[in-house]
Amino acid sequence: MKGSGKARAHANIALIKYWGKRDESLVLPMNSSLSLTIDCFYSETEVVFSGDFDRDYFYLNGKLQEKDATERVSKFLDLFRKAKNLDLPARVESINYLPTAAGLASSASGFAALAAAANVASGLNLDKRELSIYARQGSGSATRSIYGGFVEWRKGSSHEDSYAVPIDDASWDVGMVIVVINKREKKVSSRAGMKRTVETSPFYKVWVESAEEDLKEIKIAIKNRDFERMGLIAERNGLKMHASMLGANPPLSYWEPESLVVMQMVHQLRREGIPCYFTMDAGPNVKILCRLSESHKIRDRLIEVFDPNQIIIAKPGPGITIL
Ligand code: 2P0
Repeated sequence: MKGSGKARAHANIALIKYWGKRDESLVLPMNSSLSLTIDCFYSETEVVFSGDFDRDYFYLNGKLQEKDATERVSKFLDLFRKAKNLDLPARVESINYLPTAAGLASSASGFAALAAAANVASGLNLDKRELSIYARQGSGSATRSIYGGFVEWRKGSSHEDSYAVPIDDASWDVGMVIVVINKREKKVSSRAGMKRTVETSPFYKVWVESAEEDLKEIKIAIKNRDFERMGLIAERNGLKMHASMLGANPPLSYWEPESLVVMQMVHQLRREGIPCYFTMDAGPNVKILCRLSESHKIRDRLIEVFDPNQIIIAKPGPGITIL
């Protein structure tokens, strides 16, 4: 018996952040989150289940992966094998069209593409909601990459109701300018960083409460297409997530001096009347939420300080595609 499937999934950038799990093995989050799927970073993954293989093989960007990375993929594929009673090894070939593990959300697009490809290859035929539940168990942020545009990941009350919901297709004047400050692998993975924050930061409880309030507010802003309100909420929510990390023991920060330079430039641009807002994830790169129609103006200012290769303009991106 044999089955194969191939899919593409795009990265997403959270405007209301996911930071912390209430259940580590099921990947259930402490708070709900909301993101924008973007067009410029994506993963394409092919899964082949076949009795011809002696074990699972995982190739990332053409390179056969070692034990740890392969085990994480195997464990994820086991969800599909178990559901379909499928006792076959797999070959997984994945290409990331983005810099891996530099806070540019490679696990989100990676596990969303893997889930969508395994869904076809195994013949499980999950719908998108179920697929987002599966993707979640690979990596939390992958839940949201099943859909395009603005997407909410509802934390839910159990495994069955913690999934993503599309909120708005973002087909209005919205974009992002991404400043790539460092492509190196991060020292502390987001998985380890959020665990440390949950366990040791005295600010953590306040973070969770305040993220839920920000989420309610930003959904109203998105519904009203109130760009400035949406941006202000996103910027302050990101800062609060980083504040919760600073309170961890030992303290944690993903910022670099250039990250602060970008933040100050964003505030300067705002003073000049260009509505733009920054957000950062588990890495030093800065994502600037802006009007797509003003993204080139912002880029022109940034290249007075940064190399043009460091600046990427992102449009809203689509959900998963079966290839
Ligand atoms: C987010 N991040 O909402 C947040 C903001 C980073 C900062 O989701 O442990 O790779 O696999 O569930 O999804 C990155 O964490 O973590 C992340 P796991 P994931 O986008």
